[in-house]
Amino acid sequence: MPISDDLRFAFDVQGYLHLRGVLTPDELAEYGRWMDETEHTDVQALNADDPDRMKYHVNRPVSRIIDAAPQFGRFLDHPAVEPFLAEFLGPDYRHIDNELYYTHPEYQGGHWHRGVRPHPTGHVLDGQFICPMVKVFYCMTDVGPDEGEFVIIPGSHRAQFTVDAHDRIDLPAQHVFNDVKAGDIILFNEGLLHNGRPNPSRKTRKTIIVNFGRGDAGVWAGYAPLPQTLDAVTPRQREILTNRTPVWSQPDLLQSVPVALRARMQ
Ligand SMILES: O=C(O)CCC(=O)C(=O)O
Repeated sequence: MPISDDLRFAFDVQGYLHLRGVLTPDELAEYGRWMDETEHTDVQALNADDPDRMKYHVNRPVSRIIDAAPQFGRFLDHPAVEPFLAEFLGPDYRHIDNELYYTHPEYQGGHWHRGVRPHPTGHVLDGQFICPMVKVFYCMTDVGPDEGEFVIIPGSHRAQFTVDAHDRIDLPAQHVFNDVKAGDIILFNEGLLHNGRPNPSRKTRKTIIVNFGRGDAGVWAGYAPLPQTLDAVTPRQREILTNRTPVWSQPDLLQSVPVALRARMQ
């Protein structure tokens, strides 16, 4: 189903969407059980075939959650998200990495970063999105003020200037996600500057994170799925998990868009 003009406009100008109340109570209960069952995964054992790849993993608590529990493949093509990914990345979008990601009490906060370079077009050309990377947060807990919120700089996917973000919690023009309910979904262009804030509360923020790219995107180093995972998921999920390019590299935007559009970007 095509996405609405309003949401397309909002994603273009802001670089993100906050979709509220998407996951049903039944879904939240089911996914909560999956998380409870999987959050204590022995990540050393999960990576025993290639311990070297753990240097790429956060494991707070489990990186490569789809390998740990292939039912998390659900979040590769969740029906509420797939139309957005098809619009922003193309219908042949691919997986880049995936995490079960908890922000615990006393977390000191992360570092401002982005996964891909900003572009003056905001990764849109001739009415067509050409985003190299879009990340999806399935929010599994309510998050209010001072509860280790996620934070972004709206519009920074087309930023023309840099800002010193080193060791800073707050940046100008930021948007703090401090009104999140469990079941909300946040999608954002990885060209946005983003971060996780310190968590002085007694609550853990829990997120299922899946990162996606265009048809020619490789996985983030250390996130290639196991052969047994590819056997366990659905054919559509297997397609999304099967990357033609082995490892992610910053794309040459001119190569990742249809030939007819390339001349317009030079
Ligand atoms: O949710 C957070 O605290 C930050 C996550 C993040 O920066 C990322 O997934 O790139």
